[in-house]
Amino acid sequence: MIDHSKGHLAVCGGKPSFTAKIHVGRPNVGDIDLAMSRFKDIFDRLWFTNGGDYVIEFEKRLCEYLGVRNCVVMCNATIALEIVARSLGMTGEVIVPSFTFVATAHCLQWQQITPVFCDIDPVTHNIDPSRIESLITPRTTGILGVHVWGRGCDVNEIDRIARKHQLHVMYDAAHAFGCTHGGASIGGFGDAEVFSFHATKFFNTFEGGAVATNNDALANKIRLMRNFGFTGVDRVDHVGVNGKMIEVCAAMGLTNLDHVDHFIEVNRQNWSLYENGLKGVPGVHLCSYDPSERMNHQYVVLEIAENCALSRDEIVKVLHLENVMARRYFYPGCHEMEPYRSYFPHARLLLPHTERLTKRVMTLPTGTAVSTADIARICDVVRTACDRSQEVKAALSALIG
Ligand code: T4K
Repeated sequence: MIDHSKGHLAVCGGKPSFTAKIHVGRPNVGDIDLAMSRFKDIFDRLWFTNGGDYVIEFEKRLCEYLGVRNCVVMCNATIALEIVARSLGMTGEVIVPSFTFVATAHCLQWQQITPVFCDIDPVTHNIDPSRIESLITPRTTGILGVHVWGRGCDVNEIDRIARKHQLHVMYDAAHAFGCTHGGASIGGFGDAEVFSFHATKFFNTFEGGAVATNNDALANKIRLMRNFGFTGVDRVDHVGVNGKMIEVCAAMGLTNLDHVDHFIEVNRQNWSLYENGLKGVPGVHLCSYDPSERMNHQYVVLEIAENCALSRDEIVKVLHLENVMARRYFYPGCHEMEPYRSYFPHARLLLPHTERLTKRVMTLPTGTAVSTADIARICDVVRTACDRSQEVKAALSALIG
């Protein structure tokens, strides 16, 4: 806890609350000894990639865990998103939220598909289905939803719109591994869903990703595209890229998969500590998760309301000075990044909720690397900074200008 008798916030001349940096996105790691023995096995067998035993086992285990017919693991989610869009035959325009990591838009733009940005629901932070139909044109071929923070999109309404207009539906489920929506595991919605297993994600394979789909024909096509279009030795029947996951990543995935329930439990407890620790701080709103769903609680998301004594950016600056590396996810919105800012200079006029949230939302550290004492101290910093907002504002402007 901050010692108010001597200590002040670092911004007010005190020492930082943490001597070492506390990060958002520290990886969760399962049994390291087991991982090492699997890595050793990979060296013994000298089989590093191209459909090795660990990749095959990992895909099987993922299908079981997610309850889907097919899982195609990849080197990362960005390539997986690109391959899914291409395998579905998406062209022209695809409707997508701007309140997401830029890879969601890039996976389309990279293959000359125009991302048409749709505003989000201010409560769920997910694409707002009531705004989708007005964006459909004769060039529209699909909808790409994102399950932001692991909270599922309104999949039924999106499906209804897609069926009516004969559009494909894919989901960026990068945040949503281990989560359910309507009681069903995320992974089985739309034509296909894509998970990210990047180091910063709830469940990681160092780098990696996976496509989940119940469509066997689509899965086969995706498998071909993942491996240069090879259908047999010396035979290529499709254009393709190299999207393969390597054995070391699959071995890490198998190791972490055994600990998913533990990771969820730690995150859930961390989230509750934040909920208690930040209770009653005016204008600091912790985004909640539906208790009837299984959620991975990987994102401790604060929305800083107008009535907060400090702005989101001021709170983030204070935390950084205390060595808490809070992040402004998602900032800025994709529509404010290049090339989209130049292509669609007026996009912000159609995205009022996205615009507001990109200025108000931030995430705090969680996961197995963060202790309960760390969380108590982080909450204390936020509370103290808001309590002493005038002093903090003056110190920040002297420091940063
Ligand atoms: N769709 C969505 C909605 C996504 O969020 C992402 C990825 C994707 C698609 C694409 O998935 P991938 O193709 O990556 O599989 C990071 C990640 O690079 C990116 O994977 C992730 N989203 C995004 C939200 O975050 P940065 O630029 O914020 O990463 P960086 O290096 O600043 O690290 C973030 C924090 O994590 C730091 O505070 C340090 C900590 N960290 C990071 C790494 C890599 C660690 O403690 N250990 C580590 O190994 O993009």
